[in-house]
Parts: sequence; C-alpha cells; structure tokens
Amino acid sequence: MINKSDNYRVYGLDLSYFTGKLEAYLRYKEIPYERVELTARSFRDIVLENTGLQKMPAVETPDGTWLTDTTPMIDWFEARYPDSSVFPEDPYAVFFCRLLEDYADEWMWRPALHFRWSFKKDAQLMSRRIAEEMLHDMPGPVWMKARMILRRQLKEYVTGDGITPETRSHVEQIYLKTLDTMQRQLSVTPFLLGGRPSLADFGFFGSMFRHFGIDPTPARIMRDRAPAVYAWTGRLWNARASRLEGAFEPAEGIPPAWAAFLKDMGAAYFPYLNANAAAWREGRKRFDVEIEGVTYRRLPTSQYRVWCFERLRQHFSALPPETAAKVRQTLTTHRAWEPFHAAEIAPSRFDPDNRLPLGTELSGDAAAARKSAQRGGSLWGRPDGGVAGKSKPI
Ligand SMILES: N[C@@H](CCC(=O)N[C@@H](CS)C(=O)NCC(=O)O)C(=O)O
Repeated sequence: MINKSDNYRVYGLDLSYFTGKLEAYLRYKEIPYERVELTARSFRDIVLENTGLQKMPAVETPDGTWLTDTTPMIDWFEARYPDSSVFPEDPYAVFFCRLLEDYADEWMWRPALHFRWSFKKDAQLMSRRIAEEMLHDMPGPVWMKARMILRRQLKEYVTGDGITPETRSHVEQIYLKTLDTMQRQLSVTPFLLGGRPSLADFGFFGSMFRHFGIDPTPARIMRDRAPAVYAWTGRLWNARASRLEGAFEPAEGIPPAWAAFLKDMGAAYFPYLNANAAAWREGRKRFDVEIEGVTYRRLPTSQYRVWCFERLRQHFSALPPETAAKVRQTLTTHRAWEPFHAAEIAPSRFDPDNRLPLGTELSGDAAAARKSAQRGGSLWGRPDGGVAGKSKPI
C-alpha cells in the first residue's frame, strides 16, 4: 500500500541513464519521490559516503536508509509495493524479463555512451549541460569544465571502452538492431510485454529515454527509423498504474519479437560476459574479445558485470524444474544456452553479504576509497574491489 507521505529522495541527474530508469519505475508505481540533482561534490560526499558506491541514482528512503543500484532496488520496491507488479505471473516470462533488463542495462551502455560522446554536436551539447548543471558549484569557466568532462568521458567510455574505427560500426549496429526489434513489438502493443509495463520496459528505458531519445544524433535516428519506440518513451514516462487497464500479453510466455534479443544475447552479449568473467577470474584489468568477427581490445574488466551474470544464473537455478527446462529449450533454440550456462565463473565478491540494494556506509578508510573512486576506480567495480586475485575480499 502506498502511503502518500512516504517520500523518497532520488539523487541523480535529469540526463542520467539509470536515474531515468528508476524515475520511470517510481512514476509508474506512483511511489512519491523527489529528485535531488547531484553535483560532483554531493556525488562524492553524499552518495559515495552513504552507499559505498559512486553511482547514480542513489535513494534515501523516508526512514533514512540508503539504496543503490536500480536492479536490486526494483526488487526491493516490488516487495514493498506489490500492487501493479512489473513482473508477470508466469515464472518463465519473469526470467526473460530479468534477462532483458540486464541486457538492456549493460549492453546498451556502450552504444549510448558512444553516441553521446563520439559525435561532435552531441558531445558539445552534453558536456556543456553537465558543466552547467553537475559542476555548477565548481570554480572555473563553463567551457573549461565542459572540456574536462568531455575528455574524461571519452577516455573512460569511448577509447577506454573498446570503441575504435574497427568496432565503431558494430557498436552502432547494436543500437540500430535494438530499435528495429523494439519497433516491431511496439507497433503492435503499447509496451514490450503487451498492455502493461514490465521490468523489460524499464530496462530499455534508461538508454532509450535519457540518451538515445535526447542526444541529437541517435534521437534523429530513432524518430526516423523507429517512431513507435519514440512514442513508447513518452508513453512509459506518462504511464501510471492506477490509470492503466491493459494486461501482460501473452498471458503465458513471451512475444515472438523477443527472439531477436535472445539471438543477440547468444551471439554477442553472453560471449562478452564470459570473456569479462574469465578476465576477472584471471585477475586481468583489461581483456580482448572477438564478437561477431569484430575484435574489441583492452576492454575494462567489470566486477559488477560478473555479479550481474552470477545473479542471472542464480535466478535460473531458482526456477521450478519444468520452467527451467522450458527456458533452456528457448535459449537453445536461439543459440544462447551454451554461452549462458557453460563456463564456470569465479565469484564476483561484489555483494558477498547479499546486502544490495542497501548501501554500505563508508567508514574507517573512507578517504582512500574515495580517492580511488575519483581516479575512476568505481566505474567498473567497487572502489575498493580491485581485480580478482589481487584484491582483498570485500
Ligand atoms: N548498475 C547501476 C549503474 C549506475 C550507473 O552506472 N550510473 C551512472 C550514471 S547513469 C554513473 O553513476 N556513472 C558514474 C560515472 O560515470 O562516474 C544501476 O543500475 O543503478
């Protein structure tokens, strides 16, 4: 039951991928919140300090508890506000919603960052916005702060995330193919799983609304190539559970159009996750991987994504045997089963005490963790998580 006096505080930014995902979810569920715009300083002094991670969004609950990471956060909110669940009843469909959420969160990230920072017009606009909004409390002229932002984002998320002349077209294709698949589904149903928003919608919303839908270059592509996706971004932002009468469709199973997502997971996303997990196991900070004939070089090893993979497999293991057999059959049909289950993965140690989404207040050596986060250590893992084998357990 929603208590209207519950007021959550969402620390994030109007142009942030994951802040957009969470806001759309809270708006749909009609869970009252206010957005607190972050500055570079509050990101470090408030968010990192209270959650142990320098990631947005972070949520402060009405009783002062801190939450981090939108994936476990949505589970946390669903447990407290079960009406109009974003999970269908069919456990088979729930599993695929979880797969799609993860794929959308993590596999759309590289193209979203590429389109924002590799194109001059987009990069100028967004670096200026960040300089004016997030860095407004920092001294110095806006143009200088914008230049600093642009340099940092290019280094971290473009050149530092494997985007080169060789991989560029492959990265762009990820966006284009996703638009085509979503366009097919959203031309026939208002949301990805029929008449109500599911977890899969919120997963894709982050990139589609707060990046591809507003950055000039990908937004133009979206309007021209996938108008149903463009319309869906507005529809989902405006969706309120109390006003919606639609149902999940099909009542059991998943829409045929989702096959294209599953094929892409088998051909591209799971091979990437396996290579990342292998690099983690071997304690390498960077790794190369060939995906669909294209070689990505020196990708940063992400502790967080090992954790995501671990969790997806845990969800699979928790399915009732009949459902698990059906899921396995579907993944096999789309050549996604082997890459999903075959390789052994070393424990991620990202959330060893199963605390998430509860944040961990920094104590003791907070200053060191903070410094390491500022050096970019928080981007692909825990600020103090290091690389497998070389780090102290957390
Ligand atoms: N898995 C996290 C990801 C959060 C995340 O990466 N947020 C981005 C902004 S959209 C961020 O905080 N990036 C930090 C940075 O670029 O320094 C979630 O679902 O909340």
